[in-house]
This record gives sequence, structure tokens and C-alpha cells, in this order.
Amino acid sequence: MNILAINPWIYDFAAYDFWLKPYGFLVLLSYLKKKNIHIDYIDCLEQKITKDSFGRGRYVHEIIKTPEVVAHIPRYFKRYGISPEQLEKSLPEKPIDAILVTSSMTYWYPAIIDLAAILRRHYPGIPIYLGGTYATLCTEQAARAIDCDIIFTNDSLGDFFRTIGIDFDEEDFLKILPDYELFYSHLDYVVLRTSWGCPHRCSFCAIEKLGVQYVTISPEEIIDFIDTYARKNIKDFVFYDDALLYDQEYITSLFKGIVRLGHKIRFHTPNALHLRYLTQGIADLLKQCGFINPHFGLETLDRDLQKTWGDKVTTEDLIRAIGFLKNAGFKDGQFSLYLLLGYPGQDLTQLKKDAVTLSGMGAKVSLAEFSAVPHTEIYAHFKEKLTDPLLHNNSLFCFFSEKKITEFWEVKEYVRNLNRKYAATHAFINK
Ligand code: B12
Ligand code: SF4
Repeated sequence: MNILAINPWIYDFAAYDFWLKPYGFLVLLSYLKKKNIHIDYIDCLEQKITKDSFGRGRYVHEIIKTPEVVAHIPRYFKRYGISPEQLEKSLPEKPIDAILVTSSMTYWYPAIIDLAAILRRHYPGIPIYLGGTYATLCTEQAARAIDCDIIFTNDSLGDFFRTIGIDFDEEDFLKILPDYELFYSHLDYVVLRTSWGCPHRCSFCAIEKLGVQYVTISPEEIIDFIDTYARKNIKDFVFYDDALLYDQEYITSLFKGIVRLGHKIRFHTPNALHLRYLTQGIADLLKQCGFINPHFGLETLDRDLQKTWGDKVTTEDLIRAIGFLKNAGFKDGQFSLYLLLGYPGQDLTQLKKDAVTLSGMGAKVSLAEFSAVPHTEIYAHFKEKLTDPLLHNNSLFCFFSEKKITEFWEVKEYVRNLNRKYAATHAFINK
């Protein structure tokens, strides 16, 4: 069986390779490879024009027409990734039995419309199957918008394997780590997850709809995976876990194993870690393993909001955790806290005060731009307003008037300036 698998472009106002890989799709494709399925893989986002010292960088891009529903945003809309002509040239001419397309952010769906149109023209009569985050969160809209044959949501993987006539064992599937070398000729970093799912339920997060039950992969397998890639000279490893520190016994054993490997490698956590699970022992291990600028979720210092959003953290947890990080050797500016920007009704003056407080405690502040995600508690309140998934885009701040958007840009600049005092520390880390 010959499968063509494609990771689509991103169409957005902004996009950056912030260690972005279609992780779940690569797990699925690695599983299919193990079943001896032949796969031609095209990642439309493989080309970058810059690269920083941790493997991140800017994608090639081109300005395209801004869709009507977001035309009021005074920014260029772009296609990030290879050109459609390059894509067409890379499409295999051999007979293909099925085409798999993945999807990520819901508001990137217009890229999939264009991709599907090209694939239909090039491979008339060949089934196109769509899966991934957008497919799962906006299934009905996707069925209307995308010219594909079947949409498989995250809870219908069994149906997908039945459709293509391949045995599926969920337990085996969840143990798979991607075999990157089968799909990429060059790697700047490696993304991994030690677990699937998340044991928490926050009101702004769609994990319940997306995830399987929380389950971990054995520390030995993760250590072996890291060792294999470190020996191939990969320096940067990126955890996508939803709750990396949740199981403290597990994570302690994993981190100790990584330290024992003795490789000079770095770890990154763009997806936040939980402050509440940090102990002195784990903070020490984060340092010893080589975690660079670990990011932690805080969202706000307002206790009432902390409770409403999932009660994952309190200000007391924060103070204790910062103490652990500093004892472990993380200096001021060598760890980051996420604050949420742009949730409905937010007081931006308070946000600035929170940022100043955190900066004064030695943290860099990362602003996570709020967006309402389908199938979440918060989304239910606003769904009449969010008539098109393009409006889920975190850059839009669509709960506020258009005039207010410049205030958000001003807050972002304010926080950038606060973080500048730590720039020297980072110049040092980058070496
Ligand atoms: C890691 C992560 C990130 C990383 C990397 C993101 C990326 N693009 O890869 C970082 C930290 C950069 C990030 C940033 C953001 N993220 Co994020 N992120 C995640 C997270 C936690 C995990 C993604 C992951 O590992 N998936 C891998 C695995 C678990 O699954 P999968 O890819 O879905 O694949 C499975 C299936 O879908 C299936 N499959 C996949 N493709 C196909 C194809 C076919 C044909 C078939 C049959 C099956 C199939 O196979 C896999 C196995 O089951 C998800 C939540 C989650 N647990 O999914 C949120 C999530 C995707 N992010 C979300 C959000 C809101 C954001 C931000 C806007 C946050 C912010 N305010 O800054 C930014 C946006 C950044 C951007 N513009 O890219 C939202 C989605 C928003 C949306 N509207 O779509 C999610 C769902 C979390 C949430 N809040 O609910 N994120
Ligand atoms: S926001 Fe994070 S902790 Fe909360 S449910 Fe989602 S993945 Fe889990």
C-alpha cells in the first residue's frame, strides 16, 4: 500500500518555527511504517530562512490575500512554507492508494482547503483522509469546508485503521515515539512526549475532546530515544507533554536516567510546566538535565480567576517554586512564567502590574494570547460570536473592540521591555 502524507502550510498573520512538528501525525506515520506501509511524506513547513542556536527559526513565507472575515486586522496575511508550485513538483507520480492530511490550529484551515484542491486535481479518485486537532475540534465545519473523503477525529483512530485495512492495537500505538529519520533528511531538534493526555481539566482547554486518558511511556524507552538522537548529534529536545511533571516518581526516574546518559544536550518546554508539581528535587534535576529557560503556567495572579480556570496554581505555589528554581541554580531571567493576555473582560493595567511583580521575582514573562477553543467551557459562552474558525486566532483578541488591539500591542511591548533586563543572561545561555 502506498500512502501520501502531508503536513499542510500555515496561513496566518504570524508564524514561527517555535519547535513545531506535527507530533501526533508523525507517531501515526511511524506506526504505519512499522506495519510495512510505504509512505511518501511532505512537510510544507520544512524550509526555514533563519535558524537560532536552539534550532528555531523563521519559515519561508509569502503574502497572500487576507480572508474577508479577518480583513479588518491591519497586518499582512501570509502563507508560511513552500510555494504551491514547489509542492506540486514534490508530489509523487507513482500510484497512490490514500492521502493523509493532518491539521493543527483550527484557524489554519484555509491552507487545508487549498491543499485539498491541489491534491484532488493531481490525484483524481484517490481518497483523501483528514485528521488532527482542527479535524477533531471543528468536524462539522471541516466537512463543509474541505474537499476530503473522510474526517477522522482523535477518538475514531480505530475507524481509520479499519478503513485502510490495517490492524490497530491502541496500547502499542501509545508507546510509539516518532521515527524522525524516516521522514526528515535534516533535523534541527527533536520533539517528544512522555505521555498522552492530561489529568487536569482547565476551562479554556480542549484536552478532554482531544486527548486519550492520561498514560505515560516507560522512562527506559524515553531515555533510549533521547540517547539515540543525542548520539546522532541532536542537541535540542522539546517536550510537548501537557503535564510533564504530574507523576513525580516517573519524572524523577526519567530525569535521573537522562543525567546518567551524560550527554551535553538541552531541553525545552514551550508548553508550560506545572508550578505546583515542582519540588526541590525536581528543580535540581531540571538544572542537571540541561533544561533551558523552563516555561511554567501561571496565567494570572488573581486568585478568583486561578480558581475559575482550573485551580492548578496559587501564588503560594509560585513563591515556593521560584525558591526551588533559584536554589537549583536557575538565575534571574533563566525561567519564564506564562501570563494570559486577552481573555474577555481583562484589566490590562492589572496584567502589567502582575508582569512587574513576576519580573521583580526574577522571572521572564511570556504572554500567552487567549483564544477561545471549541469544546471548552469558555467557548460555549462565545460561540455565537465565533462564526468562523478563523476567529479563534490568538492574534485577533476578538473579545475586544478593534481599537483595543493597539493596547494589546502596547502591553506586549511593555513586557518585552521588562524582559530586556534579562537579555544579558540569555546571551550567556545561548553560548
Ligand atoms: C504542544 C502544543 C503546542 C506547542 C506546539 C504547537 C504545534 N503547532 O504543534 C506550542 C507551545 C508552540 C503551542 C502553542 C500554541 N497553542 Co498549542 N498545543 C499543544 C498541545 C498541548 C499538544 C499538541 C500535540 O502534541 N499534539 C500531538 C498529539 C497529542 O496529537 P495530534 O497531533 O492531535 O495527533 C493525533 C491525532 O490527531 C491523529 N492525527 C493527526 N493527524 C492525523 C491525520 C489523519 C489522516 C488521521 C487519520 C489522524 C491524524 O493522530 C495522532 C494520534 O492520535 C495541544 C493540546 C493537545 N494535547 O493536543 C495544544 C493546542 C493545539 N494549542 C492550542 C493553543 C490555543 C495554542 C496557542 C494559541 C496558545 C497561545 N495562546 O499562545 C499557541 C499557538 C501557537 C501557534 N500559532 O502555533 C489549542 C488549539 C487552538 C486552536 N484553536 O486550534 C490546543 C488544542 C490546546 C487548548 N488550549 O485546547 N501549542
Ligand atoms: S491547560 Fe494544560 S493543564 Fe489544563 S487541561 Fe489543558 S493541558 Fe491540562
